[in-house]
Amino acid sequence: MLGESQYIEGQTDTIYALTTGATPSGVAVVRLSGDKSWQIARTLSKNLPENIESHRAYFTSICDPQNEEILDEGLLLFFANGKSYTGEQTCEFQVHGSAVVVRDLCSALNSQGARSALRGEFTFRAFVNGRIDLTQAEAVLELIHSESSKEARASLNNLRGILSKNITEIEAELVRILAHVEVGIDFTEERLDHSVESDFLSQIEELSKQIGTILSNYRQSKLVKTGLRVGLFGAPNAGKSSLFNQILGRERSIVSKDAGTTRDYVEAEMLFRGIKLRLIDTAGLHETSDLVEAQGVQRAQDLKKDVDLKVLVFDASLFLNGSSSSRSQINLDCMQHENESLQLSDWVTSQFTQLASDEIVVVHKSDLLSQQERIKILGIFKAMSGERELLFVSSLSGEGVKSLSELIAKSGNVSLDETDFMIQSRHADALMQAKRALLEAKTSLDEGLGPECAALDLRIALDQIQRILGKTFNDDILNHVFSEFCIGK
Ligand SMILES: Nc1nc2c(ncn2[C@@H]2O[C@H](COP(=O)(O)OP(=O)(O)O)[C@@H](O)[C@H]2O)c(=O)[nH]1
Ligand SMILES: [Mg+2]
Repeated sequence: MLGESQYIEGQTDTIYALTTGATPSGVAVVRLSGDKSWQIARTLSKNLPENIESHRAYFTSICDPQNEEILDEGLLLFFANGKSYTGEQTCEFQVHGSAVVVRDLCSALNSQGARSALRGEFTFRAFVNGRIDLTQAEAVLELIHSESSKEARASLNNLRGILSKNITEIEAELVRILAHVEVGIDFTEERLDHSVESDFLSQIEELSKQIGTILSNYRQSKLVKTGLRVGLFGAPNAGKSSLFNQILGRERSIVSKDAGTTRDYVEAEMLFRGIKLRLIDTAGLHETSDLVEAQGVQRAQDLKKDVDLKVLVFDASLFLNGSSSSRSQINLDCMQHENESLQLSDWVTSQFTQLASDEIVVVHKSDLLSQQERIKILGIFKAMSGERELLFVSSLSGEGVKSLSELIAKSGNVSLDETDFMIQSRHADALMQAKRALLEAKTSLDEGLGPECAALDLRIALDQIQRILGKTFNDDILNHVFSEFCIGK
C-alpha cells in the first residue's frame, strides 16, 4: 500500500522511470522529473548547449558519468519548470528500446542522486502541482487501461476536464449558498426571513437535480467499463452455442447435436461498434435428471437475473410440425390447435407474450424456413408481442448474425456521446452523500431548525464534492487512486 507520507516525504526528490512499455522495443523513453533533472541529465549528455530551450529535442550521446563509457545515442527532450506533465523541470531520454540500455541509463541517473519513481508518482506530482485535479488523474489511469473506443473517448473527456467543470460548478454554487446561509447565522438572532428561506430551498433543490444529472451517467459508465453482459438462453439444441461462436467470430463454445452439451456457462468478451460486450452461452433450459447438467441449468436460471440483456433463442423447427425434417406445414396456429403440440405451444406462447424490455427474440436455424413460413411466424409473433422486433438468424448461413449484434448494441443503450464523461464508484459515492446532505439541509430549513443546522449539512455536501476534485484528500483516497497506476506514469 502506498501512503500519503511516501509521496509527500519524497516530493522534493528528482525521480526517474521507464515510461514506455516492455523492452525490447523500438524506442524507450526514460523520464526524469524534479528540480535537479537538468543538472543530472547534463552530466550524462554530451555536446548539449549551455542554455537549452523548453519543448525542444537535442540529439546527444549518453554516457555513464562515472567512467565516461557511451551507453547509447538518442534524444533528450527538455521541459522547463511549470511546462511539463508533472509541472516540474523534466528531461526525457529517448533511447533504443533495449533492456540493457534502459537498465544502465537508470543506474547512471541513480548514481547522480535521482531515485526510481513510485507507482503513478509523475501523475501524483501533476496533481499536487495543480496541473490536474483528482478526477483527471483518475482519467489518465482509465484512459491507459481502456478496452473499448467508448471508454477511451469518455476517459479522455474526463482528462480534458469535462467532469471537473461540472463538479466545479456545483462546488461554486454550494460555496455561494453556504456563504449566504452563514451570513444569516452571523447577523440575525432570529430565524431567516421566510422569502430568503424559500430561495435557499429552491436553490438547494436545483443543486440536487444537477447532482442527479451527473449521477445518471454512472450506469452508462459502468456499462462502458465492465461491458454489456448479454446471455443467450433457450432450450437444449436451439443452437445457442453455434450462435455464440458466430457472434464472437471464433469457435469458443462446443457445438453438438446431442442435447445437454453446454453444462456450465461460457463467457467471452468482444468489441462491437466500440462497445465492450460480454457474451454468455448457457446450458439449455429444461428438466433433466443428470445432476451435473441440472446444476448448469440452475446457473443459467440464476444468470437470467444477472445480465443486462437476454437473447431468447428459439429453434425454427419448433414451428414446424413434428421434427425439423418434417417441413410440410407449420404449426403456427398452435393457439387454436393446442392438442397437437400442447406443451410446446404453451411454452412458446408464454415466452412471446411476456417479453420483458431486456429480452431479444431470435428464431434460429432460419435456413430451415421457407419465405411463407417466416411470414406466418412473424404474424403470430406480432399478434402476441405487439411491436417487438423478431430476428431470423442462422448460424449455418450467417443470416441475421450481424443484425443481432446491432440490435444487442442498440438495446443495451450504451449511448455515451461526445460530451459524456465517466463516473467512477468513488465519484458516485461522494455525489450520493452530497445529495443526502443537501436533503438534510433542506429538511432543516423546512422544519425551521435554523440556518446553523442547514449550514452543517451544506458543509458536509461541500466536503464530498471537494473530495471528488481532490481538494481535500487523505491516505485512503490517494491509495485508491494512485496504487493502481503502473510505475512510469
Ligand atoms: N440447420 C441448422 N442447424 C444448426 C444451426 N445452428 C446449430 N445447428 C445445429 O443444431 C445442433 C445444436 O447446436 P448447439 O449450438 O450445440 O445448440 P445448443 O444446445 O443450443 O448450444 C447442432 O447439431 C448444430 O449443428 C443453424 O443455424 N441451422
Ligand atoms: Mg450449447
